[in-house]
Amino acid sequence: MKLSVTVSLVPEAKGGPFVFWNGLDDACQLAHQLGYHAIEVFPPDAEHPEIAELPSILLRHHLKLAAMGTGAGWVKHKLRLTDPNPDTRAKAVEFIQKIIELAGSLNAPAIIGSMQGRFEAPVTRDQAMTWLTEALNTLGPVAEKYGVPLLIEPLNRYETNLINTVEHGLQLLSSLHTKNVRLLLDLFHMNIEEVSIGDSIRDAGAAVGHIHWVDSNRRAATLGHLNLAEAAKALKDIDYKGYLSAEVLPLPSSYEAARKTIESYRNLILF
Ligand code: LER
Ligand code: MN
Repeated sequence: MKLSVTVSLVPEAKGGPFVFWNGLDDACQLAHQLGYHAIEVFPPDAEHPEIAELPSILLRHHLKLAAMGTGAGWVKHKLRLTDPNPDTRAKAVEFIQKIIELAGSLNAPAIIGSMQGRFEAPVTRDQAMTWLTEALNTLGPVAEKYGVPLLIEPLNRYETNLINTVEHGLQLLSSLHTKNVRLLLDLFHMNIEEVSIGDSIRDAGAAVGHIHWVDSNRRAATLGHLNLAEAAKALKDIDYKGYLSAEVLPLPSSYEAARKTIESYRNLILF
C-alpha cells in the first residue's frame, strides 16, 4: 500500500477535510519531507492556473498524483450528476470528464463523491440512479483510455441518499456496462454507515480502488476512536495495493495531521 495526503486548492471548501491549503508547492515539500508517496488534489476545476504547474511540481518533489477530486463541481459550481435539470447534469458530466482527462494524463483516477448528488421529490431514487448510471457509463470509458479506473465514493447519509454503503456501491458497479469503476472507501463514512468496517472492506475486495485513511471524527488516523488495526487487517486480507490517502481535518495543524497519518501507516500497515 502507498500513502497519499490531500491538498485543497478551493477556498470555498475551507473547513473541509483536507490537510494542506497553502498551494501545491508547499504541500508537496512537506509531503515529501514526511515520507509520503503521493498527493491527492482537490482542484476548483481542470483549468485552474496552478494545476498547469502540477506535473513539474510533482517531479520536483519526487511525488506521484494519487487521485483528483471532483467535489468542487458541487461546492463551487453547484453541479451534480443527478440534478433534475438536464443542462446541469450535462455540465456536471463535462466538468468531471475534464478532471478525468487531467488526472488520467498523470496516471491518476478521478473521484466522484459529492458530485453523485441526492434525490428529492418529485425525483425518485430509481430516476436518480438511472442518471448516475448513465453518467458513469459515459465517464468510465473516458478513464479507461488513460489506463486508470474511475472512483465512486459511498458517502454517509447526511451527504447523500444515493450511495451510502459498500453494498450500495457494489450493486451500482454490477449494474454498469463499464467495468472501469471502482469504489473509494472512506473510513469516516464507513464508521457511520457500515455494520463492520473490516467485513465491508472484505466484501468489496477487488472492487476497492482507493482508501480515505481517516479516523471517526475526521481527524488524522489514531486521533479518533476507530479500530484502525481492523481496517488495516482487512486491507491486507484483500491484498489491497492502492493508496491510503489522508483526507482529514488539518488538526491540530496540517503538519501534525500529516505526521500522525504517517505514524499510523508505519505502525499498522508496514508492521
Ligand atoms: C466528502 O465527505 C468526502 O469524503 C470526499 O472524499 C468526497 O468528495
Ligand atoms: Mn472521502
